[in-house]
Amino acid sequence: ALNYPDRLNAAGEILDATIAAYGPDRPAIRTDTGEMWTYGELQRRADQVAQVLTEDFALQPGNRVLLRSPNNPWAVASWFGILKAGGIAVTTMAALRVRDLSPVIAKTRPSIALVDHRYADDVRTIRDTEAPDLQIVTFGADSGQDLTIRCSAKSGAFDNVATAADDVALFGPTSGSTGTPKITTHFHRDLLSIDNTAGRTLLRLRPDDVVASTAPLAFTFGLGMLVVFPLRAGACMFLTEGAAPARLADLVEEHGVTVLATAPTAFRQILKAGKIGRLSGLRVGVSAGEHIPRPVWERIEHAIGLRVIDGMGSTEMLHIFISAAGDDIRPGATGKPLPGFRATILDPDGNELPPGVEGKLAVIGPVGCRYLDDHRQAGYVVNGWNVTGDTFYRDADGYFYYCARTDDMIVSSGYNIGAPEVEATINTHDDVLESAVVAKPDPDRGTIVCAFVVLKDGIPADSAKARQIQDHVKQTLAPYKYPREIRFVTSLPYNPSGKIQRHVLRAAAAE
Ligand code: 3SK
Repeated sequence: ALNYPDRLNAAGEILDATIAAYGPDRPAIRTDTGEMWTYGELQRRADQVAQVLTEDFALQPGNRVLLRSPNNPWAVASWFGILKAGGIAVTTMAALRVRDLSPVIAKTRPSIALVDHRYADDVRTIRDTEAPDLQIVTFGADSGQDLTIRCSAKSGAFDNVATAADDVALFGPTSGSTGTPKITTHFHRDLLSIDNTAGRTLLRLRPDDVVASTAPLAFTFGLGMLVVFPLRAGACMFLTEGAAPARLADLVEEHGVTVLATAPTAFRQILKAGKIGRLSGLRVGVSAGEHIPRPVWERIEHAIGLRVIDGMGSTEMLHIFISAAGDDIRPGATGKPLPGFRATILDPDGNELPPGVEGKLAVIGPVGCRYLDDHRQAGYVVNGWNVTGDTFYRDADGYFYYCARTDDMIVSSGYNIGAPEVEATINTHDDVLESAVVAKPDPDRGTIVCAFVVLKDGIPADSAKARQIQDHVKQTLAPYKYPREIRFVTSLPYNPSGKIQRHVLRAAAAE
């Protein structure tokens, strides 16, 4: 059991406690633009941000503060400053547009917004039309921004607010892409809990690690991988504001990155760009956001000997809860519940299913789903289990195997077909760059398998190629799984967390 004191400020435990252990002079942040902040500098900036919030804007514990920025040092300092001041950080991705951001602001009602100045216009538009009391404070690498100027006038000495372990520290919006966003709430102790589970038992970071990730800090996967886990270990985060995967591979090599956490699509693109060798200095590779298909996992292991850690997690559960590392990895399986978690497979009526039978993944652990004021809570938490919306089965040894997102299961003529399995097979065709598979309504079969396929450069997209790909699937999988319809496209729609937006493709298929 994980016991925390009643009073606990996560910023103190993640940042200040590490400085107490290792001193202020170690690098905490490096960037691809050559910036370096030591732990001491990060702490001073975070304390100054807390002073600005409390002294200049009268922030009270429990007030909400919107944060909107790509991954850069000021975003990290701002996040710590909010927590130190007892505020609730509402983390939002720079990639969101007014349409996505507006419902988040309406629901979380922040009083202050700390915003990278390059992304302030959307926030101003929302303030001017819907949130007149929102106070916007901009920051940036240059010294002319409001927050930067205000911080320079502060001493940098701040006593963290003595928040309760169960005070909310974070509102994490999720699934803006599928409709109204849901706002997950996480306590100060939850931020330590993910380190005690995923950080310390799975990733086991060391003080000399340099950790990079493509995940935005506003995606809790990125927040854990870049901020919580490295800083609690005395290590260094390496930030880029969105380097494309092939460039990221170069940066990993150039900057001695030892831990890389990204989505399967980035690993795939690094392989396709012929840059997998650039990752050979990695000690740890983590894939999350979507299940990593076995052929991709095997190609990486074969090329550089890296056994990528496949992490099953969710924003609702804050971070990874099923996974495996090193010799515990069983290729094809995601892994086992991390220490502190229990997981099972449920049938549609909520009964536990035996090993080998596919059903809904359900999990219980030290963190859990608490949507802010949302009737969808009842769909996620059922009889105490967090039901993630993924179809899995487990084997007799307790390993869990991913099948599909529950809504990616395609039922065609009574057959259950997992979209990821069909995609992984299409992707092994020599002429295919990537693909995504969805259900398309069909009068005879209920639905049919419809594949959106991106071909490699120079390959003609014609009916002969479509037939070839269909035959390839029929020869590899049970023939009823083959895509009856193939649509060639030039790219697939991804959301900022690296997940394919299947709802966009479903809508296109149904037209
Ligand atoms: O894969 C995910 O969706 C995820 C979300 C948040 C934190 C961690 C993970 C793996």
